[in-house]
Amino acid sequence: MQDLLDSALARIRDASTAEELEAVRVEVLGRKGVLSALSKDMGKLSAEERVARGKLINTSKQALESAWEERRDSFERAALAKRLDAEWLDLTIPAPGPRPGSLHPVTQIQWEIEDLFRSMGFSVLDGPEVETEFHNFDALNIPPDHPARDMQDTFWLEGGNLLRTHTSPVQVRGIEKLGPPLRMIAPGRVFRNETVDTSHEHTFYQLEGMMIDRHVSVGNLIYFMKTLLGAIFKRDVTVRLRPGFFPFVEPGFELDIRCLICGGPGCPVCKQSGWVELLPCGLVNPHVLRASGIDPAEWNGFAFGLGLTRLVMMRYAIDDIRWLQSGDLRFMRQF
Ligand code: FA5
Repeated sequence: MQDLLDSALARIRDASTAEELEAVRVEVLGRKGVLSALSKDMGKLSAEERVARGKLINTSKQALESAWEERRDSFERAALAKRLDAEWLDLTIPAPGPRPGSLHPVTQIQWEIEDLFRSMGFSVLDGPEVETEFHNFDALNIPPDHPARDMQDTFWLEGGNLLRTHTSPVQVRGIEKLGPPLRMIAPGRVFRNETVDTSHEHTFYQLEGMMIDRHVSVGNLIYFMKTLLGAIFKRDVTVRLRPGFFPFVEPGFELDIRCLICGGPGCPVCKQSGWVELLPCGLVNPHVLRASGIDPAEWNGFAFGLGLTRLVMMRYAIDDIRWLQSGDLRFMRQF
């Protein structure tokens, strides 16, 4: 009898998994288990023996049950420890928090150029995006019937105003505000009713520059253009200067940069030409000075209209201008 009990206890203690323990429970404590076997022949026993057997069954049942519960608890504790291990969290690690934003690449380059020109004595001016026809065209020597008006497809507004097609109207406002001698730049957003492609947007940024003084020459203009490009690219870039026509400068030039996307052989950004129009410039036309109330016999100057968005494309080798206004965070996070 005792042997039977000892081996049942040993099986409970030796069960190595919860499943095995459950099988042992059915076998030992179940209807066909050891305990049932002990009560089988009760009917054949004397009253005294029955009392003794009853006691034995009770104590054995308690011993088996408590051994079983103890073993079950040890399995549960082990399972819990394993789960806690797997789910362990270090609550002292600082939370990641929101990702910090960054300045748009156009703003970054604009600020760099502003700092550079401020250091050379230039003021930074702002002008309205909704402009008068006078400031955007007439005062810049582009009267209503002038063919140059077709060079820039204009968004006209009700009442005769327009969305400025370039930052050049700030030249006029700058002269009106500051008077000569003056050095100013004017970065800003401009709008053209154009077909959008890899290098043309309907809304883009330019940065106007102007210097009015006595005896300003093309040499001064070239000096400032070189200084500007050197500061932005911090390496040698190939440029070419060719005659360009703008009614508000005379002589006028187009300053093109060797395409930094393809390096010269041609690509969609440079329209397969190897060159990108970047920095039209020239000496301010005396008509513009006169329209702004300045005597061209005493004062002259240079002006330039940097394609700021295109400059940013060249600086970061961005192969499609549409990325810049896409709002796509995968693009923006690179800056
Ligand atoms: C002008 O807008 C003149 N106001 C520039 C100027 C100022 C000339 C002062 C002389 C003196 P243009 O239309 O070429 O010029 O534009 C200037 C620059 O803006 C271009 O060289 C180019 O870099 C950029 N640009 C022109 N159109 C677009 C466009 N649709 N998308 C992106 N950049 C453009």
